[in-house]
Amino acid sequence: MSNPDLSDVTSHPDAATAGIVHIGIGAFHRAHQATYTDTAMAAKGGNWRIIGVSLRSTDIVDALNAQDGTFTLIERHPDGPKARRITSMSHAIAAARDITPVLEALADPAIRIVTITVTEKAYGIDRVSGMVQAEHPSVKHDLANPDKPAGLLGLLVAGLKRRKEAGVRAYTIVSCDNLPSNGRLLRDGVIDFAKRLDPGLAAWITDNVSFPATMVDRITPAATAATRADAKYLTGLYDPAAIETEPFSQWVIEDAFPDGRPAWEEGGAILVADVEPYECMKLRMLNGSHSLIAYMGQLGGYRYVRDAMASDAFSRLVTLHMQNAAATMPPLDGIDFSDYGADLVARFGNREIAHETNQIAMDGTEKLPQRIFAPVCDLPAGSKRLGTFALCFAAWLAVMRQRINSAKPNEVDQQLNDPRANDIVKAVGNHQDPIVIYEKLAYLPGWMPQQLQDDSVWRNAVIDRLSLLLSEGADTAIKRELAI
Ligand code: CS2
Repeated sequence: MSNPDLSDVTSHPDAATAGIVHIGIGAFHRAHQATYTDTAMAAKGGNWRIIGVSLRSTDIVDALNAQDGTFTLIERHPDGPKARRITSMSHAIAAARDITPVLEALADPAIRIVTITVTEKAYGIDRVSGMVQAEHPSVKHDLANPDKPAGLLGLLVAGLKRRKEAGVRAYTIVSCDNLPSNGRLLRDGVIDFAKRLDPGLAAWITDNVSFPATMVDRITPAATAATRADAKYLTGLYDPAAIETEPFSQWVIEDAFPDGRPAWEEGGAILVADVEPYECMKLRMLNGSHSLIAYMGQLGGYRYVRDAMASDAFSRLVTLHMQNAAATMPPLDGIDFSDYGADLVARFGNREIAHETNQIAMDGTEKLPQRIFAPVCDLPAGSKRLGTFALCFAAWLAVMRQRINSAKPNEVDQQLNDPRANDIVKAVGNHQDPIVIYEKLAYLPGWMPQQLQDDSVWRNAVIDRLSLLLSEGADTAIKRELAI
């Protein structure tokens, strides 16, 4: 490793008290919101430290608490990594051990904001109706045990109930997950959940809780032993909670914080009135391309995004997909989609970032609707731009087929790594025919929009590419796509 650079190692007043509860303290939160809050407090102060809640894992909680919530952030720049100690987190709580301290934190009048990164599958909200998914495991649990919730909606509502009863102002709730219209979706889900328990509480939430939408962006691979070794090298400290990320970071936030917020703009956050066009651009161009790279990369034998992008044909495919995705959106003031796409290609190709295609490939049933189905629905009939979307969906189908074929029976779930793994295995069974695989998976209940279910051009485009992927493999399919 070259040029260790400690110039960015900050130490700033951690005398401040907590004002935020964050749910889901994985690497992404630490690389993103915790870092913006750190910068904001260093620049402008404020009692905005973060109490981190982990819904499942206990290891990260123990690791953070053993070092007073402080952790090392490594930014992987092309000319070498830079380390920075982040001190915005006050402490962490493991909800799986005891929910009481989480509920106490949520009820504390000093807490004015609750931020969330729990990934798409933890919400339990139907994307179309905005109603809760009553069969979602944590929704089901929390509706039956509202005073001992274990999931997101149950916790948010239990915390608000305590505040209402104590006459404390509601907190502002900020989803920082890659979901379309994340503020509106979460608002609808929280209100519907509360209505099922107590309509008076639902009415209070409707009148008192703000749910700003956000677009979050920072490529953050899972931390590995190499992350921890580099953190030690750069800071001299062994840090089991160290994380690594790319230099780029973006946060677009709807400015709707009735009870204040940290000066996140000090870290570069953009505060706007309407986040949705930014969110749509990011979901379709960045995340959609990521899914294409992930599934085609899995089929083509690329472990890391950067390796796939080093192939000329692959990177041309990604550029083509970005052009196709850009064509599904109205223009966005101040943004040139082709510049945005070119920057994405450079970020994906960053040789310093070891981002596994397998990490992005997980939870396809949760990700593909907003990344692939929604933009296809916005293409004009007969558009030639359909191809790369169809290829991405076909690649997901092929990956599911391949993994079911190769996994040992007791490992299929783990191999598929999708909340609907059971449905997928049941539907695909031993079928190897592309037409049957498409028919079985595309029509999983409550998934592909009706418009696409009825669209024979889409169906044929996907089946055609799936046949090619299964018979000739990824390289041929890419060449063909570029030649169309
Ligand atoms: C990725 C995202 O894992 C995935 O599905 O597409 O986590 C992506 O890296 C981030 O959204 C980048 O901001």
